[in-house]
Amino acid sequence: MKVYQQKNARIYSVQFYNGYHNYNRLFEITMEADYILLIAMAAISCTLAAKKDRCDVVHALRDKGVPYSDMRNWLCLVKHESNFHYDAVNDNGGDRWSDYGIFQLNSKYFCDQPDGITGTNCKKLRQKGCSDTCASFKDSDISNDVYCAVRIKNCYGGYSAWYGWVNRCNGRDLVGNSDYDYEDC
Ligand SMILES: [Ca+2]
Repeated sequence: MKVYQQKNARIYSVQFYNGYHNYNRLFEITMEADYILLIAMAAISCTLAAKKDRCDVVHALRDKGVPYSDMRNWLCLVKHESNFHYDAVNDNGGDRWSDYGIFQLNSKYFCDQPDGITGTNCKKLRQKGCSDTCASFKDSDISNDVYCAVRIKNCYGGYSAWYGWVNRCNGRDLVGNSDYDYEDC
């Protein structure tokens, strides 16, 4: 988020970023409220900045033993699932539950579910060591998120559990995109 003060000191132009696009809003306030407004905007900025950067993700993946040869696919997946917002929560509607965190892990299978449901091995990962709370998938510590995401990938034999990867990464030239570079991390 960027804040620009216009010629008229009471008008502020605020540029927000929603993860994909920048957009602007104008605010008119009294001079007395300027200081309060700027503090509030700083707080909002901190909230909106609940993101990891590319190297944070690379390091977290490396800590769980992910080879460099997989990095571009993981970075592309994270880019198109959450755009690196570790606190992202998306309601899928109906009975499809919600997706949590930087890897958008689905609550129907991977968090906050009681033991004992039937299903495929991949969808019982929570009973095999991936049994975290959904809240733990939207906090700033992404190590447990990575642990579960890697188990899901290994169980499925690839990244097909993530539509973001299927639709935006699968079969694409990931080497030519600097968003997925990991060598500088
Ligand atoms: Ca976490």
